[in-house]
Amino acid sequence: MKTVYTCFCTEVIHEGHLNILREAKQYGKVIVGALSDKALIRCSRFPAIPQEERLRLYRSLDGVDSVVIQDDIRYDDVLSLIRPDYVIHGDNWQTGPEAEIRARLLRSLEALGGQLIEVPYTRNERVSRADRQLREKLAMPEFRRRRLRQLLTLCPVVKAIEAHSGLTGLIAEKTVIAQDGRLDQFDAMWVSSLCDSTAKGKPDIELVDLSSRLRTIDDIMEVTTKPIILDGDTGGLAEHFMYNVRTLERMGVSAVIIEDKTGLKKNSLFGTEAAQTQDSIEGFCAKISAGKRACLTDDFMIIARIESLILEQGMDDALARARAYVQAGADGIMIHSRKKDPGEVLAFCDRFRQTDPDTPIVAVPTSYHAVTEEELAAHGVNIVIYANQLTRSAFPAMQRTAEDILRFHRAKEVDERLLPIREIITLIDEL
Ligand code: SPV
Ligand code: MG
Repeated sequence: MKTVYTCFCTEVIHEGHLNILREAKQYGKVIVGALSDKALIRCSRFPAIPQEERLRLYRSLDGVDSVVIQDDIRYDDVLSLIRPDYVIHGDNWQTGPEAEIRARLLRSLEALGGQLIEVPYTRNERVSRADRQLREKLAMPEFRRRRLRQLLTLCPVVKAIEAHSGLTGLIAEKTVIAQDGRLDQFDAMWVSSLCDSTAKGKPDIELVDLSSRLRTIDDIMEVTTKPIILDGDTGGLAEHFMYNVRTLERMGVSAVIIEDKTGLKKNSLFGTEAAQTQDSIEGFCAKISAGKRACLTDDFMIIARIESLILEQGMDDALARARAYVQAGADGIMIHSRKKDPGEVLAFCDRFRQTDPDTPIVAVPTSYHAVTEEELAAHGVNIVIYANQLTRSAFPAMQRTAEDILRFHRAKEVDERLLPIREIITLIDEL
């Protein structure tokens, strides 16, 4: 009897999947591959139910003979294990990033003497509604909030990109690339104080108040599902921070990062060029503990950001603070640096990891941008934040367009580098 293989990455079975199974059955014994959580988060939507439950769900379906785990979006390993006569898939992957996975599968199948069967993708109102409901579920506060902690167990390194509006949120949510036969995307969003302030034409000095920051977060939450890490500046007064933690946690924010500065905060990338005061260890520990006391769930993370390297207070000070902040209840440590060379950040991570193998470390490689995620992860970094690159790419593009329209007294010269009208009017999904 021939074998037919199909890979599922869904947790809601709709008529499209049943159609695939019905077709598959005509060719022989049906093996369903359940894409593992680890593989799923790179290429599709985040799993709202655990891998084990998805396996049980697939096993219960009519026409399924067996279920295996597919641990990589690339079919190479699973195909050499199963050696199916056929692989069956919807025809919706012939274009877009998934086309690369399809092309790689075709090469593997050819080598094994197998064949790809494609069935027309089922598009109708019921299928779209099932899709939409799943997306809505992931946007719910309890699902979104715990997703960062889940990602920390699933990814070698969690990648966050800055978002400061619905539109930049959509870029963080939807940007997917295909590379080496795999898909990749960002895991989380960073609501940067620098970019949120800059978008409002204001300096990054805690002038944009929390109500305004919450409005930005809400705009982002309206159109995304990925977890949010808020740049909480200094966190303000400990007594206020407690209330703000409650608000953020209730909204579904996953983490707030507060920095150990006090008084008028300026952006860290000024370093010692701007007068800035670091908080005492005791003062900042008290703020962290107050925040932790206010938390109602284990999901929400308070991450302590150490400014010792920025303020040239030395490595020993940074390490002493890191240990004290963890003792005070911090769920993670962010170490910041404005050097071009990642050396001091990597040295901090190595020394911190000698005594603390578990507490998540966050790095923001803005100045030391040549370092790769892999190198950072090898030194124990768990979250990498691309803190301002979207804002910094948009600003010069807009400025150049404005200058050229002034220069040419018309818009023809700029038009070819702009998003086509057809695309801008269809950029936002309709309900
Ligand atoms: C931000 O993005 O606002 C940050 C990171 O706090 S940095 O600008 O590097 O200080
Ligand atoms: Mg900031």
